[in-house]
Amino acid sequence: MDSDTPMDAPNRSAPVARDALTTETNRRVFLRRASALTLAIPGLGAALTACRSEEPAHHEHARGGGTAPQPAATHDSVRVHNPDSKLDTALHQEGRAPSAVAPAGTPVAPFARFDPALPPLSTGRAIDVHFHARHVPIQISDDTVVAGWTFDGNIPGPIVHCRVGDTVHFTLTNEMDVPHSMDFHAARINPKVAFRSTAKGESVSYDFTPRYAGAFLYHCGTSPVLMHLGSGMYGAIVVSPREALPRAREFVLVHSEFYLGAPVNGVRPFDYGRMLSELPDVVTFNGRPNQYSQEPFRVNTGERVRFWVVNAGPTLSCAFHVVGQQFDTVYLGAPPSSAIHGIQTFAVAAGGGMAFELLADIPGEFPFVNHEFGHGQKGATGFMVVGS
Ligand SMILES: [Cu+2]
Repeated sequence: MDSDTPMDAPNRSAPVARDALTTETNRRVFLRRASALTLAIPGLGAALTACRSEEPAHHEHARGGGTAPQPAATHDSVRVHNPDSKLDTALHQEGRAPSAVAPAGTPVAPFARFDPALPPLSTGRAIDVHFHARHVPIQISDDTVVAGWTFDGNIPGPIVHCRVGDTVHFTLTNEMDVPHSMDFHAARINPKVAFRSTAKGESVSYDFTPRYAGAFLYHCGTSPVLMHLGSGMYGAIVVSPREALPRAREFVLVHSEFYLGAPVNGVRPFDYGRMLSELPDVVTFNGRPNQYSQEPFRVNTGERVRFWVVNAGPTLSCAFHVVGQQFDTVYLGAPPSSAIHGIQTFAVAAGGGMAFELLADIPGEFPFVNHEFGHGQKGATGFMVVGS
């Protein structure tokens, strides 16, 4: 066995808002909701209070075309502060460590392998993407159920695929008590408006047109971002270039860390304190530890394989490597730009994404790993089987 092969990698059984009155009214509604939420999630009140004066004074859809959305009430837009400030450190200052506990009685989503295949492109030049923020306990392995904060009930959220120049019509509807938002890294847009938080039962909408090809992260940007992102609110959008890349089998891998607390009624909450500690319990490709060791990718001998790797983090990098293979092409810029060749390992930063290509011309079983093995060993390992 190759010396790079993880000691236990082949373990196929491994578990795991316009006037002041209106503004004030909406603030009160928001505060009432926030107050109830604080009861549910100790410590979160501080962060919500910090967000209070910045909450948009309305929640109408702010659909706009092209580069920036136009709020329905333009006077409101100048009052919109960023409710998603990544500089909000209220929780840090108080030293509190809230955790997300699933509401009692919430059905558990049983284990299901996350399909890594890149979804086909639509035939049109525009796509509609409508996500719902939902609290869903998810079984990620034989012995672990996590209290997921999700987009559409899964971790990661659905894979989105479009081309450079397509228009993405996006809507987020929030079904949770906690405010949420959406930050698409494939978008160039005013984040104060587009990426603002939306309250329970309400929606936020915006349009964007990706300029560059690549594998991009999307994630909830509501403060504290670490907690929202770290609790499962992320996914990948793959933007293909207008000109076709070489024909290939295309897979999407979203790398992420899980920081978990002790089980509550059999469900492990995401633990904010542990996220701050940067010592993950589980590290995954597509939200389940070792899932592609249990059920590998299968490709034909001679096929070109393209991995679109997005690193959700929330904190650590992913040193992507395929044991026994070399990437003939890694795109440093937007594919097909800035290709480099003959690469063994390349780190994808948290919040980044890249495309890796290889020619699967040698039959065998090839582990793909996060070569930072202290993290790969926690579940960021899978297998690509070449040939029958
Ligand atoms: Cu969120």
